[in-house]
Amino acid sequence: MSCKQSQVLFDRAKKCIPGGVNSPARAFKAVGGTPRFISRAEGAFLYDEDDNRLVDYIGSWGPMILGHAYPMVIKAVQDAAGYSTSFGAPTKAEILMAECVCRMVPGLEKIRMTNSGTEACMSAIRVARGYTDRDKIIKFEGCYHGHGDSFLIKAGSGALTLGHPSSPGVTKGTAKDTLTADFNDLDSVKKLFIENPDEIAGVILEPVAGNMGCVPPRDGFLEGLRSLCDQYGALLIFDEVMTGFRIAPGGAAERYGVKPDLFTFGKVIGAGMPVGAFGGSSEVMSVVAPDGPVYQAGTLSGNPVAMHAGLALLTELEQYPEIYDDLENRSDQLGRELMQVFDEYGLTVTYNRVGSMLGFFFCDGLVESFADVSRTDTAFFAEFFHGMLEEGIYLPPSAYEAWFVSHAHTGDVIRETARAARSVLKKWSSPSQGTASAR
Ligand code: KE4
Repeated sequence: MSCKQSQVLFDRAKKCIPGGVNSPARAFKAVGGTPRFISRAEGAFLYDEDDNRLVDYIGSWGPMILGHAYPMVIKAVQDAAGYSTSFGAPTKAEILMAECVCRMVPGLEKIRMTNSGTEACMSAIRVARGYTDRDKIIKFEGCYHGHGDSFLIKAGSGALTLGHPSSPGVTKGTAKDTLTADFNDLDSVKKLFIENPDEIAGVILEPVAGNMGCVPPRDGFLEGLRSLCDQYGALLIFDEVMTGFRIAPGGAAERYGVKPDLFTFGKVIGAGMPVGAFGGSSEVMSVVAPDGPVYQAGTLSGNPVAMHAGLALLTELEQYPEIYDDLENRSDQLGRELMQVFDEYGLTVTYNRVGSMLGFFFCDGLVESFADVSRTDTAFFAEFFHGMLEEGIYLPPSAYEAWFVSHAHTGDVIRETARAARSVLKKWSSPSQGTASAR
């Protein structure tokens, strides 16, 4: 499969953009090779600048839950843009969006729009600190909440992929207020509360970790965090940037029946436009300016074009909840068919899935923590990634990212993916191709 045009563009991009990308996760650093420069996309497919058709399991890292170029979203953007692209003044669309999200998410009463998930998470911990008058937060190793200074401590996603989970540039003063616990380990959280009495403003987590691969919460973990936060007077913050509107219409709060004090959103809420949001009860959100003293702002927050895009997508998800049954079934089919192929070739693979986010780890045993994730064979993943890319299947270019299935991934697309995996492993097991050890 030629990637000549992508190579030319990548060389050109690196002259004027750090690493040739506007976000490190796109740079193929973990898997090597040339990032594919995409010219267009439709449904489950991307088309790169060499006109290769690729089955897409990234979906813009989550937003494309109904597939790329979903007609209602495109029409909403086209119609809205015709009335100008921003006003810097309140609009009706922002009310419709806020009302829609508050209907869909249990326990959510007030919400403020931002322009990214990072902004949403930064704002949420500021609200927690302002509401509790405490400084420290607890996050979990391997979880990613964007590139805000407080979060680049043992972070996941691109920070983990690039080997800088704790980034230079974050001051010691900031880092001291970020405590890290172990995902799925309530004792590690309780220990921090005991060691930092009356100092912890909030506990922030991905209720289903998706930035160290897909790692679901163990039974009782979320409920345990809810109890600990209640016991020690801290706010529980669900970072639902990835899980929101993805694993259920009401995200993890609906799926697991645990209500946090604060939520953050991104990705699906904007349907691919730059949108994030944070929210919670009216009581907690009463501290947010201009009602309260916790300042938070944004020139393009609630941008009208982005609001219409997100609203078009959320309206579909709200009106047709059977979409989630389809997503569940197709994602289950993908997992089963790929695990069958791996088994045929004697590969030791562990697979986690929640709804239409899933992950495969090339290691044995359960993967329920960052320590377990660290056992995955990232070198083998890189080989598998490129083998699948050659077959026209575009996986996330890191072992530490979740895969996303969209409603456009039909049964035929899933079967095409399984056939591609079988073709890759067959080549590796045939003498002419040499053998990547099938572990
Ligand atoms: P953004 O600032 O990238 O919109 O959102 C940050 C964020 C916050 N919380 C969670 C749970 C997230 O997954 C993210 C962003 N996710 C990564 C993909 N794993 C974004 C990809 C990238 O950085 O390019």
